[in-house]
Amino acid sequence: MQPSVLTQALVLFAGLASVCKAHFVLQIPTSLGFDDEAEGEFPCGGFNAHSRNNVTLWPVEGSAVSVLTTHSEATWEFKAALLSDLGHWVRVNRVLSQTGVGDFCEPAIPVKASWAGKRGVLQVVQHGDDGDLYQCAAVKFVHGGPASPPAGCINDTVIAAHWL
Ligand SMILES: *[C@@H]1O[C@H](CO)[C@@H](O)[C@H](O)[C@H]1NC(C)=O
Ligand SMILES: *[C@@H]1O[C@H](CO)[C@@H](O)[C@H](O)[C@H]1NC(C)=O
Ligand SMILES: [Cu+2]
Repeated sequence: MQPSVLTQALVLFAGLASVCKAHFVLQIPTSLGFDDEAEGEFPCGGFNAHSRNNVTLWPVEGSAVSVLTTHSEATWEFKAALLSDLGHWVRVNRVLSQTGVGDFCEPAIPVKASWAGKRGVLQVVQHGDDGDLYQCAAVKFVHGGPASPPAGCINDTVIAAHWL
């Protein structure tokens, strides 16, 4: 039996509702973790900013940030803090205004050159329909860059963005 149009519409609606609930996921670099319910908690969406289970080397002249976003429009901030000073989150780039749902990657987000050699935490903040949402990654800043973007660093065709 064919599902009715109404059933199909309900299934589609339920699918969209659950996607919307996913907020956004930090795909690159490896995040400290994703918890849908806690994503609004500063500074790392419910995860301990000190945890060092998976540390990504971060050339100070730039490395890739990839997210999966489920909000049709948002502004983004890229921040970082030194592990020795986690109360002090510094914005490392301009604010980005972005539209479209899907994979979104900025290939080279730089940080202060003087941070080379230091351990830190990258914080990605999404300001959207659901308020402020946070994801973090443990990083070690190193000299050089920008790093060549990994294969997973892509933009879905519907994604558009500009720096403010
Ligand atoms: C650490 O990150 C690498 C690169 O993203 C990934 O392949 C690996 O599974 C991660 N390990 C853990 C324990 O999350
Ligand atoms: C994705 O789009 C943004 C905004 O136009 C752009 O800055 C970035 O370089 C694009 N990423 C890739 C992997 O092309
Ligand atoms: Cu959401």
